Formats: sequence, structure tokens, C-alpha cells
Amino acid sequence: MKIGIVCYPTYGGSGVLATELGKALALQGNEVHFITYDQPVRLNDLPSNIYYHEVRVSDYPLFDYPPYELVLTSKLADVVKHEGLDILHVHYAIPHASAAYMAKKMLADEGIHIPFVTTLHGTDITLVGRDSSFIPVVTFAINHSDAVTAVSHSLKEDTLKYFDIKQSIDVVHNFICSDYYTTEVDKSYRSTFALENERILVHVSNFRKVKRVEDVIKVFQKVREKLPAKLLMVGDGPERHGAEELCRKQPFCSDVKFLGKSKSVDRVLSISDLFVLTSETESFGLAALEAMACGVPVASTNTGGIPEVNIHEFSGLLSNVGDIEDMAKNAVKILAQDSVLNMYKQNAKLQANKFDIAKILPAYQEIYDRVLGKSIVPS
Ligand code: GMT
Repeated sequence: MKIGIVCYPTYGGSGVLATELGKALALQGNEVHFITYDQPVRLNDLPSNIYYHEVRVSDYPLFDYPPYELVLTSKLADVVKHEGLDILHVHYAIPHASAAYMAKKMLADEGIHIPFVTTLHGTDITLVGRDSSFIPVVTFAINHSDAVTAVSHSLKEDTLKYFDIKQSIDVVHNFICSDYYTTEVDKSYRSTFALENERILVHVSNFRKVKRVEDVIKVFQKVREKLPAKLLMVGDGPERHGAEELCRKQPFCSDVKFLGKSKSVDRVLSISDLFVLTSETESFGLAALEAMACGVPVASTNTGGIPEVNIHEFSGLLSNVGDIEDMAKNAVKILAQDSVLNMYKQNAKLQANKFDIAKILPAYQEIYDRVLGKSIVPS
């Protein structure tokens, strides 16, 4: 099958997921074409069966706003036609689903049929998409997709709540490639951050407001009062400066390291003892799943799709959004004793295995077959 994948190529979970999906589909012998404005971060090289088409918007003085969606639409039509694609899979509704719809209509004029699958990732529904200026186009694009998937039951419910949806939505949870993540601790790398008797807490995100990164610092402050620990903050974004400022005012400032963006978060995760996720809303929490795949338990909020990923009192502990006291108490509960921590670490890995790509990929393949009108052979 020839599949076109459209995604945001940046550090966000939707781009990571789309890239890993494309790589896995290519390994199975499909021809995969990524169509984005930059090379996706997890697509370091171009393995066999993978092609990358860059969407470049020319800078013309008339355009106060670069018309990215139109250029993407033209590129989609061009790639579908000349590469003979069978299907498009667009990740994130805005503007990818509407661009795919427009490309589909343009190609229909030439007698080319190209179905498209839209995967909803979260902020396209819960934050950005709910902005009233986007509601009509998001509703239309979802209703006119050939198939729609959501990365959690919670996101599906939110979509049905906020939009007038006439289309059925399949829930296909996000996945990880378990083999890629190690639970082996690189002791020499660990020793560059912490002493042996210190626990390492870690947070990975794009430091947007929704992540409540200052809560991570506040939780760490309380944990630090109870046991020796270090905090690693991985990623970058608008709230990083505020979080660093908050840290600089504290006596424990030198125990917190802001590492910035990393292409190999697994390296940092594998030396960590606890992942802290303080988000206001989270449709899934792919970063937490990646931590669990490295055997790192999660102290998180209980919002959105997180409870579908992080199981309370198994792979970690959950608290209400903003309840710093409870999150710190939970963190200490997990970290204080080696025996408890080791139990949570093992459970985190077991829980992550449930989201292994081998279990999730067939769901996407069935959806592609359904959309292409192919019969599904029962297994
Ligand atoms: O979390 C973000 O701000 C990035 C965003 C994205 O579009 O990449 O993440 C969303 O999609 C991820 C992959 O499906 C999910 O794991 C995240 O939970 C979701 N973020 C939110 O819902 C806030």
C-alpha cells in the first residue's frame, strides 16, 4: 500500500506518533510518504520505503499570513497523483484534515479517488479546536473524513461533546515500540546528575501552559523536603523561562537541571525513577508512556486520557489537577523505599507493554482496509 502521512514535524506527541507509525508501516513493506513543512524529529534518516516531501510556503509581501494550508493542499494533490498514493493519514485536525478534504475534491475532478483517515490527538479538539473560530471547519473536516480515530476514549468523548459529529470515531490508543526502550540504567550517565542515594524525578514536555510545569517544581520542592532527589526538566517552550525563574528563587535550585530539547529522551528516562506529569488536560500522555516503557513509574494528574495509560496504584499514582500536596505525597510514596519503587518500576514496564506497536498497528491497518473497501480476513 502507498500511504501519505501528514503531521506536525515538531517535538509534540502527535508528530512522534505519526512518525513511528510511518516507520512501522514502511517496515511492513508499505511505501510511506511524509508530507510536512520540516523533516519530522524522529525521522533522522530515510529508511527503506520512506519518502519525505517538504511543504514550502513562499514569502510574498501580500501575504500577512503565509497560506500554509493551500500549499499543503497543492502538495497533497501533487504527491497523491504522481506517487500514486492509495490513502492519506492526517494527524491533527487543524489544518491537515481540511487540507486533505480539499485535495481529495481537487483530485476527484481528475477521476482520482483518495480517501483520508484523520487521527485526533488532543489539543486539536480540547484546546485549539474548541476556539469558536475553528469549530465550523473542524466539525466539517471530521464529518467528511473517510475514517476518524481518537487516541483515547476520553478524547472521543470530548470530540462528541464539543462538536456536532455525524461520523463514527474509532479509538486507537497511542503506542510505543517497546524494543526501542531500555530499562538498563547507564550508571556513568546517571552519576553526572545524581548521587547513588538520590532519586531522579523527570519531566518531559513542550512547556506549554497546559503542562503546568511550575507545578512540577512545586512538587519537587515538597519531595526534596522528604528525601534526597534531583529533578531533570526535558524540553522547551513558552513556560520554561517562568519555571526557571521560579527555581532560581529556591535554595534547591542546583538540584534542578533544565536540559532543553532532546532527540533521545529515552536516554534521560532510563536513568530516572519517577516521571511527573502535572497537565491541566492531556488526551493521552505519550511522554508518560515512553517513561513507563523505560520502567519509570508516573505521578500524574487524573485528567483526560491519562487514567487510560497510567493505572492508579499499579504503574503510578494519580491526583487532581493542581493538587501539589497530593502529587508530592504520591511521589514520596513511590520513591521512599527501594522495594516499593522496584514494584512500581516493574508494573510501569508491564503497563507500557500493553501499548506495544505490535498490538496497536493492526487497528490502523484494519481501518485502512475498511476505507479502501478491502475485505478483512479474520485472524
Ligand atoms: O501535548 C501537546 O501540547 C502536544 C500535542 C500534540 O499534538 O503533539 O499532544 C497531544 O497529542 C499526543 C499524541 O497523541 C498526546 O499524547 C497528548 O496527550 C496530547 N496533548 C494534549 O492533549 C494536551
